[in-house]
Amino acid sequence: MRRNNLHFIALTALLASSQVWSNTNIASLGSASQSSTHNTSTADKAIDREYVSTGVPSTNWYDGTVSHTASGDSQPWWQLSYEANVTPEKIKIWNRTDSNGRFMSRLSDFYVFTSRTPFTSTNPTTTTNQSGVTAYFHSGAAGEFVELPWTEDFSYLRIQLTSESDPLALGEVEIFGVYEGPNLAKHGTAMQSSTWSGNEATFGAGNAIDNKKDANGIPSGGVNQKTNLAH
Ligand SMILES: [Ca+2]
Repeated sequence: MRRNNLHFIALTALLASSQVWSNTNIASLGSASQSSTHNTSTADKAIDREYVSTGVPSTNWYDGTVSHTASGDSQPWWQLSYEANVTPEKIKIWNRTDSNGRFMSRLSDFYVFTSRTPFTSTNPTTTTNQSGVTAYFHSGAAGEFVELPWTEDFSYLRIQLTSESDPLALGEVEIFGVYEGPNLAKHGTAMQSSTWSGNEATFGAGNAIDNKKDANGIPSGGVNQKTNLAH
């Protein structure tokens, strides 16, 4: 086998993105935030993966496993942000169910938004009309949970009530799908046996892991990289 081929194999392994394949819940790989917080019921409680039995999360606020916005927060929202793209299959949203379900009706008439770019507004109508946003409106009460087939890629997900008085409490949010995690290759140090023309800027080994992409997400360094490897 020629040396160039050996280099190609080594770099192929190095450049492989870190992917988490599922059908598992990848929600906790994101960062959770919310419009306001009641007591210690922070946004991350909705992705804390506290389960009472297989597939059934704790939805009891008194167990400290439920996120909860503060009272007086108009049209409160909860958001999940990822560093990279999520290719989802379904989203499952679990309500707060303690106190004989007396608070369950608060999770009613709400939006689920996803986007590959950050949301530019906290107004639900404006967000619905934001370019690239996928919006779903759930009319009426969620019950114990809502399960939504969802196939639009995203890096940002938001759940938002239309109520101007009720807080938003979430027992758990589950995202089933594939997380195309950030490419870790750029954190390594690249070397090669020699550099074409001695031109480090154009053909240096580091160009193969510079993570530069064009507007379509295609590695722009790939041309230099192939040119480099071909020599
Ligand atoms: Ca939880």
